[in-house]
Order: sequence, then C-alpha cells, then structure tokens
Amino acid sequence: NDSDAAKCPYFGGIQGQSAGSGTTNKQWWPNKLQLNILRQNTEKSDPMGEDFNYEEEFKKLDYNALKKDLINLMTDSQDWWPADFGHYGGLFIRMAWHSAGTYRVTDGRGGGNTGNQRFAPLNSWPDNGNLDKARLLLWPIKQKYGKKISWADLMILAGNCALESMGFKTFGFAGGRKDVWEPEQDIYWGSETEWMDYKERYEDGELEKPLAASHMGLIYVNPEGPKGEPDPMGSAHDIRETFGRMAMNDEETVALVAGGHTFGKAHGAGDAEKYVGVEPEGAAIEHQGQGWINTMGTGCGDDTITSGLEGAWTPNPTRWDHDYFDVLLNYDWELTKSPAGAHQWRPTEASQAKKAPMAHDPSKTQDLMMSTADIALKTDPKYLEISKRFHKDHKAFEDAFARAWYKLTHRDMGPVSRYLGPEIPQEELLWQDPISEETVSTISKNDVAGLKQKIAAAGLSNSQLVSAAWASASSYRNSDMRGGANGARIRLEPMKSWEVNEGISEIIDALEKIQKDFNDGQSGKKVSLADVIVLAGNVGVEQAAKNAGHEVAVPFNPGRGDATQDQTDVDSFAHLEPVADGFRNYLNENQKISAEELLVDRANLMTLTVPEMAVLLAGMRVMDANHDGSSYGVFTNNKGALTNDFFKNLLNLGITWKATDDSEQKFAGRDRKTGEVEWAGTRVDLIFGSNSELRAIAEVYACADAEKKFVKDFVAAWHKVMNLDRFDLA
Ligand code: HEB
Repeated sequence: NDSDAAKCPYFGGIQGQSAGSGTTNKQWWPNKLQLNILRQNTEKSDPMGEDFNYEEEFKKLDYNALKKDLINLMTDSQDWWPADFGHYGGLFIRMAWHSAGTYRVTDGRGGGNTGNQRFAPLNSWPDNGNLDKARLLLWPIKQKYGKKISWADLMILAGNCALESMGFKTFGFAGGRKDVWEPEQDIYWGSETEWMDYKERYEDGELEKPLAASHMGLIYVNPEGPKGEPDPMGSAHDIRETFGRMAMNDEETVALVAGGHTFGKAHGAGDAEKYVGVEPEGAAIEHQGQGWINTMGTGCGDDTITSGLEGAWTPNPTRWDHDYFDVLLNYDWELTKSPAGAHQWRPTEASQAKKAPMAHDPSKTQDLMMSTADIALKTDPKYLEISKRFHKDHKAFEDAFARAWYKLTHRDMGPVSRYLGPEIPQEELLWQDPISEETVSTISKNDVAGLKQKIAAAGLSNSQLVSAAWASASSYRNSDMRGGANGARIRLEPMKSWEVNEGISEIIDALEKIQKDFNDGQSGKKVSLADVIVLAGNVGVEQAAKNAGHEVAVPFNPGRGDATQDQTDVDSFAHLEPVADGFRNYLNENQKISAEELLVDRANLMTLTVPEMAVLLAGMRVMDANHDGSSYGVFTNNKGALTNDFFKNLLNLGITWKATDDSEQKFAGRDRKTGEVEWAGTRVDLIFGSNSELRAIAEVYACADAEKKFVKDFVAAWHKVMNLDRFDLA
C-alpha cells in the first residue's frame, strides 16, 4: 500500500536489499552531527553541466514571446484540468505565492528562488494541493523555452502574467532564480510527523524559530482559523506572526491577502477523506508525479477538492477590481460549513449579497465566501483600519498590492545586480539593501599595494585585521543572499552593536582613517571602506602565513561600495545577527541547538564545504581571532602564525579531555602524564576530533606533509568568504 510507505519514513520492507538501503547511520545515531547539509546540490545532481551559465541563457530568451505564451495559457482550458471561469489566473497566482511564501526572515531560507516546489516535501504539502496541476499546465511552455528560463523564474513570472491578464498592473519582474535539482536539506520545516499538526512548534507558546508557518505543511496559517477553530482574532494573531516572518508589515499583509483573493476561488466540493488520494510524492507510479487524485464526480471542474473551503471571494473572480473590500466590509458574515465540512463564512440573508457564477457552469451561481483568515481583516482593529483605508482609496490599495507582491516574489534574490530582464523597476527599494554606485572603489593595483602598506603600519594585530574582515564578510547568508562585506554595514546599526562584533568598532575606526586619508589624497581615486576592511584581512592572513614561514598572496578583488545608515533597514538586518559563530568561538547563551550544529548551519549559509569549514575554523584559532579574545581552541604556542597546530594538537594522543561545566560546553585538555592543563576548548573545537567524518579531515591537515596544503586551502577558503556577495564578479 502506497500510503503506508509514504507515511512512515522508516518503512523499509519494499526496498529489500537494494544499494543504499538498510538502517542508516542517522537511525542508529540520531544525535550524530549531520554534515549532509554541506554536501547538497553538487555538480553530481545538476544535469546542466559545469559550463552552464543561467544569466547568459536568460539573456537569449525571447522574453516577450514567453510572456505572450503565458498569457495565452491562462485562457487555454485543458479538459484534464479545466480552468475555473475559463481562466487559470487564480491557480497560477496561488502557485507563485506559495512558491515565494515559504520565505522566512529568521534564517533567510525558503522562498521562490530555487524552484523547490517541484520537490518533496513542498510538492506534497497539503497547502500546495493541486499545484501539481499548475506546474503540469506550465510544462509545455517550460519545454519550449528550455534552459533559457528556470522553473523558479517561470513560476513567479506565471504569477505576474496571471495578474496582468486579469487587468492588474504589476510593479515589475526580475529573472535570475536558479533551479536546484534536489530538495534542500538545510531548510528546517518543523518536527511534527503528521500533516497539519502544530503541537511542537508552539511548545513555548511562541512560534518556534526559524519557522514561519503555523502548522506543518502550510505556507502560513490555517484558513479555517488557528488549530481549525473559526476564531478571527486568533487568526489575526497568527497572520501577523507568520506574515511578519515573511518580512511583511500589517499594510503589506492586508494588501496581499485582499489583492490575492480578488481572484479565483476555493475548492471544497466534497469530503477529502472520502475522495482524494495521496499526495504526489506518495502516489502510485502510474500517476506520473500527479497526486491528490479525486474520485468525486469528474474529479475536476466543479467537483474539485483542494483546501476544503468552497467558493469565490468576489463576484468577478477573473478580473482585477476593488470588490474584495466591498464584499468584506459591506456585508455581514456568518459561520457556515463548506460541502467538504470546513469552517467558512457566508454573507447573511440581510446583507443581500451578490453571488459569483459557478466556476464551470455560468448559468448557475454560488454564494460568496470568506475564510476565517479573511474575516480577520475586518475583526482585528489594526487590520480593519487598513482595510477601510484601502476600501476608500483604490490607488493606495493598488500601489500597496503591487509593491508587496513584488517584494514577496523578489525578497530572496539578493542585490539588484543579480536581477535580469527588461522589466526591472528603476526605483531603489530599502528591502533590496541598496549600495550607491558612487561609493564603489576606483583604485588600481598600485593603490592596493600602497594601501596594504598603510594597513600593515597602522599598529593593528593580525588578530584584529582578520577579525574585522571576518566579522564583515561572514555576515553573508546565501539563503536570501543578504549581508556580506559589500556595503561595509559592519560600521552601521545594527551590525556594529551585535554581541558577536564586540571590539570590532575600534578596528573599523582605524581602518576608516586609512580610507579617509587615501580618498583625501591627490590621486583623484577613491577606495570604499568595505574594500579596505577586506584588504586588511588579507594583510592579516599574509602576515600570519609569513609568521609560519609561508609566502602567500591572498587574491583581492576591489569594487565594493559603502552603504549609508539610511540605506540599511535596521529591523530587517537584525535577523542576520548570528546566535553563534563557531569560527570565532562565539555562542550566545541559552541556545537549544548544540554549538556544533550551529557551526554547520553557519557554514551552510556561507556555502562552505566540510573541508573549507574545517580549515577556516582551524586557521582562525591559531590567528587568535576568538570573539572575546579567549584562548578556547587556540591550540598553539605560536599565536598569530598560520600553522596547522590546531589539528596537530587536537589529535595529539598525549592529551585527554574532560568537560569543565555541567552543560558540557567547555573542556580542559590535560597532559596524560603530568595532569597539567595544556589547552581549553569548546564543543566546536572538540567536534573535529570526535565526529568521525570531521576527524578524517582533521587528520589530513594534521599530517607532517600538510602544512603547505593547510595554508593554501585556508587562503582559498578565506578568499571565497570575502567574495561571497560579489555577484558582479563572474
Ligand atoms: Fe489565498 C486561494 C487561504 C493569502 C492568493 N487561499 C486560497 C484558498 C485558501 C486560501 C484556503 C483556496 C485554495 C483552494 O483552491 O481550495 N490565502 C489563504 C490564507 C491566506 C492567504 C489563509 C493568509 C491570510 N492568498 C493569500 C495571498 C495571496 C493569495 C497573500 C496572493 C497575494 N489564494 C490566492 C489565490 C487563490 C487563493 C489567487 C485562488 C486560487 C484558485 O483560484 O485556484
């Protein structure tokens, strides 16, 4: 039985003794540190090959022809999944929205920039019901344009075309989302083992971080109300929380929900338990990727069962108009149940409400409906105020919806320099973390040499030089491509006040002096502080290598700019603050997650491989770059020299380790013979000797012949970190 196999993750029976099967290490040792998230989406799973360059391919795209095809598709109803009201617009808006709506500010993961709706678990989330049909409807177009348009871009663009074909003017569109070829393993979607469960994420009464959805398998909130109870105020609370974690304020939230529900309908013709089959990932092989096969009546059209709610929000669900607020605010609503048994709301008799046509029989009509989440927009006082304002002021509503939709669908794409295509809006938006072009360095190679001398002569230690550069560059997170050295936001709020950056400001001040002196000079050229900070790190690394007897040149790519405080959304940047930075042996107290897991999490956000993570941490330790200047993990008698001492001393069999605190965060390493304490280390230090896979890497670098390799690999990894946000470098 398919569904049993689908439900139980450890259902091994049908797999027999095939390669890769059997009880896994993760099952034997569930607490073992998982390094798999650093080994995802390698070239081995990517069919496009090493030479594939999506930007170049996108530029060859006949963008207007593609848009025309998408707009035609909207009204090209197919018998196997006929369009409601003859128009697929609602379905495609919902697909695009659900693609983008998984984004969360907390860790920047999720969102529409990878095309991950094609894969489990998202392709099978209850909330994504029947979106398999939407992607299948898109397939002939994807097939026609091939590698010139990614699935990720296509899904968002289809949403835009749906809006435009129904008369809404969008704010713009940018391409540039690259597809992944396997589901991301680093995105934590929750620990519940049943769909639509919510228990574990509300253990402390507050929605667990980093999650942004109120139930397992939902994009945001339960439409029927929290925990399925039709409680509009409770729903408002959940909406505020989940949309907030999607980076949306109250006004953006109201605009999005009202704008979206101006179109399309909800589907709940009958009891899902009785009629609807398993989700795509668990479906039988002959269904070819389709799930939720519906055995009621025709299985589609007016017999469709998706959310279980039934009906349209507005009388004209395929046209952009201002009816949503008319309907919501002018009618009174009473609780009822859909044919599928879901809580929903209908206009009272006394409201003498308009009706919507049946989606597949225009000669018949159907009651309008609102979900509990819609009713929240008139129950919650703050939402109501915004709803009333938008109801009166159509222009304000249209502008707010257009902007919020653009933000929703482009939020996780990183800086505008990554945007592609002819429809990129000119306006600079704060959430794009802008950096003005005028601040970008114009220095030459010779200037770089001069600046390096100035930095070396500034009286800063190696430890200070590398700490400042690391603090600046390591703020990057690849999940939404924010942060990083570019912009020099390390000198601005909130970054300069982060606990992890204690002591960095003084170093930055000294570097800023060097920058000012240069720019005040007669050369007519300028250097950004962002470039000076990175260059300072290079100087530190080169000096440290020299102290260890190695002459190396760390590559340097000038071209960064400096953002201003006005260009920096303080609240939004607050989400980038690390609770731990194992590379600087920093751990904010009271973390539920182990320090080593947080190290791997950060390494993943910086796109590091396992060896890169190892070599960087070991190098930072011997360069004495701990956040508080402590000696945890500084396993060397030659501080400030870029040696492989960290690994050598960690693997030294003459040392035994023992925890020095009850929570086993800190350890003392004693000489076996004398019992003298030789070293102090934390979990993120000792994990490189304890975890068998990390130990294997540590051994490579601890070998007698590995000193040179260690320095070389460190420099390469360092260079990578410094340039994580340099999308301008090909
Ligand atoms: Fe929505 C639909 C809920 C938001 C757009 N939605 C829908 C439904 C539901 C819901 C239940 C039905 C489905 C079926 O098919 O059955 N939403 C909801 C909620 C929320 C929302 C709860 C939060 C509050 N939406 C939203 C947004 C948007 C949207 C934001 C955009 C912007 N939706 C939409 C659309 C639709 C829907 C368009 C229709 C679809 C069709 O037609 O198919």
